[in-house]
Amino acid sequence: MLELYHGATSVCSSKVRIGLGEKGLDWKSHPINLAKGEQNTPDYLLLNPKGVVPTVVDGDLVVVESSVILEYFDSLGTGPRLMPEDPRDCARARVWLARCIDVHAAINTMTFSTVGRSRILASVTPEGSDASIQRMPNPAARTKRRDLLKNGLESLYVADAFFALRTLFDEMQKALERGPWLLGEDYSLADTALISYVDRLDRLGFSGLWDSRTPQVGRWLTASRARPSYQEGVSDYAGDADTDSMRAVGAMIWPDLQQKWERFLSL
Ligand SMILES: N[C@@H](CCC(=O)N[C@@H](CS)C(=O)NCC(=O)O)C(=O)O
Repeated sequence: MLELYHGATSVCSSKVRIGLGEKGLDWKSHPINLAKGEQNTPDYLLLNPKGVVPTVVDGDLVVVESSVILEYFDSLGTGPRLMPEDPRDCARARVWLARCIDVHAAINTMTFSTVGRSRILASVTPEGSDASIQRMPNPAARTKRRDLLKNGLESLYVADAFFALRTLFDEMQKALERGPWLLGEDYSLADTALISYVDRLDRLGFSGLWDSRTPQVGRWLTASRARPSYQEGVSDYAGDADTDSMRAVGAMIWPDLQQKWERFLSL
């Protein structure tokens, strides 16, 4: 049976759980508590040397990278096929999957420069926070986390995130003007791959990033949330109280974020 190592509210874990739901696959859960640093234990690092979730184990096969995991699920022959047969549509889907690397980096930035940062600063001492960052095995991820916690929305990483998000929303708007889903009429692996990232921004209270400029993104998010896989993969793990508290903090940060976003768009 497929075994999934995952974090309850991690976006990449939600993405993979949505994929499991869409494919109707059975799986065994290995919860990893990211706040407690369980992603950095020696045993877990043997599976995933970067100390990140998700990881899938299928017998003697270990699969990392959420988009690769989704393609693996789709290749197993259970449930509806989510990668199109047509080579051109298949290439289009793979471009969406490849974009997820940049998009995830942007979501990480938007989380830890805003609401994540406020929560950490309010609940963990600087020494405690630095000790947990020091346990992250990837030096680039450590440098980034320190910078986001120190500088918030003034971090240089925010410009990179804005660029990735503007590109994402523009491409989504164009695609979704042609049909209800990213590849047109049919739901595909491209949609599965992107839902949890956009969902996170909405849960942070940042839907203003697309509401007026690229409104198809919001329409698509609503349609994606209506699928049973969203309930199984996201809602069952994200408490309403936690989302309400994220939105409340996000609402205080939004005016500054909005100003910076609009300045970026005008350049
Ligand atoms: N490109 C990877 C990114 C994985 C990743 O960074 N996951 C985050 C959660 S969404 C994580 O485990 N972070 C651990 C940490 O911050 O220490 C994927 O798509 O699987």
